[in-house]
Amino acid sequence: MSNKRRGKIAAVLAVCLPVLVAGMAVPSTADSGRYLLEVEANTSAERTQVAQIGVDVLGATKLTTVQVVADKAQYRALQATGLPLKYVGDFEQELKKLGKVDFTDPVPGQVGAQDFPSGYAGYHNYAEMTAELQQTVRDHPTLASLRSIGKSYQNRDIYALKVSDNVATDENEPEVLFVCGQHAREHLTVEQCLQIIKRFTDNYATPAVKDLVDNREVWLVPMMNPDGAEYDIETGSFRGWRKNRQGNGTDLNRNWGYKWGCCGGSSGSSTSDTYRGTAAFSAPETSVIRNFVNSRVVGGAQQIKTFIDFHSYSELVLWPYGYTRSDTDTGLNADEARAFQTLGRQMAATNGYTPEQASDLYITDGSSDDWMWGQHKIWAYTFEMYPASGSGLNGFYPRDTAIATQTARNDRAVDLLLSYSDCVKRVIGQTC
Ligand code: 0X9
Ligand code: CA
Ligand code: CA
Ligand code: ZN
Repeated sequence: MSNKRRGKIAAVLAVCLPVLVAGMAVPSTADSGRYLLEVEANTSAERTQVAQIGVDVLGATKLTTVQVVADKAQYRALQATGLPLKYVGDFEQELKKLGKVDFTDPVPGQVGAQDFPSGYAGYHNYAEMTAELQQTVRDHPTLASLRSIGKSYQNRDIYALKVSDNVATDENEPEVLFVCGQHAREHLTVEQCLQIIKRFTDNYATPAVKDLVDNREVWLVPMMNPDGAEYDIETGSFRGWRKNRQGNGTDLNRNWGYKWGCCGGSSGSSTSDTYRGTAAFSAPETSVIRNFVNSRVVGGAQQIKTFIDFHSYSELVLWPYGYTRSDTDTGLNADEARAFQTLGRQMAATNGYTPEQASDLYITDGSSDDWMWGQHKIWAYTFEMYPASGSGLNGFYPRDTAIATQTARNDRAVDLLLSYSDCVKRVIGQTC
């Protein structure tokens, strides 16, 4: 089908949709009651307004267009904003188009799905990720150690792998934390953590790598939300799932305890994709990471100095705060803001992402980075990985052929963060 024709069909559907919404009979296969839409929203205020309708915000393109999933009521609410809207497709139909599981690559001992569709076999499900971490420790016992730092809601172990020289010893070296897979469907981020692990262990002999690994203690949590990640793939086709699996699901990145629920950056409704949970850290997964980070306060000093929370998608480097649009606030002074910006921009210059304060995207409250900084003064960044833009759900599901390039793309940013972890203010010429 030509693009022109496709555009025309989309235009016709867009025109028809209000009629469908009004209750006309439609073939059930083409209408799951959830729609992929593109909304033109040029400012943080407009994007926050869109998010507050409760739609599932998938990503932002050049900060002018946001991709959302909306039910009928939300679709009407979006129309009422007057922002230009485009109908992209039916949510369920678009997900099915991404493919079905390839049963030639099953998890040993598991019958049926619980694995990625064909074209995605290079991604790691929970069992494969666990096996990979265990193999890393067997291959590099002096460089890598593995522990479970707690359990998910459905009782899966949440793993943290440490990489450093003399890994069994808690040395006096700046500590760095990487968290991946906080959002279930952002599978590329799990691969990012696994790639960092591989590079720091398999390539340890490379002088630049050895220097970093010898002088830092690096913690990686490759899959913070294993229940959600498994739920997303368990039928054999993707579900587009974001949250954990507690009740209707909590958005883990709205459940952290710094200014939780303060500012209209999350939802109190359990069916919303940005549901903040019943209380700060009500989700087992956030409380596991909180307890781990709290446990790294040794002799009154937080050992973890820097942090990246990997998400997808939109190709952004984000820094605190997310709950307010102002550059500085309680616990974040002008020098610190300048250090955040400077290092953020330097990292973005290496990977080609767009650097900005988190709230420039849209207001969020209860996010990981706000807590890491607000509570612990950990220099916390959120990376939104490849692609820069997607049409609807496919932005979360790049083929496995993209894994190698899109994870290696962050090598220099990761190394830069490590190198500044002794004193981030060095980046603005200050001492610590
Ligand atoms: O909304 C989110 O949690 C992140 N986007 S995602 O599409 N991966 O869900 C963006 C968070 C931006 N805000 C902060 N980092 N505070
Ligand atoms: Ca060490
Ligand atoms: Ca240490
Ligand atoms: Zn995310």
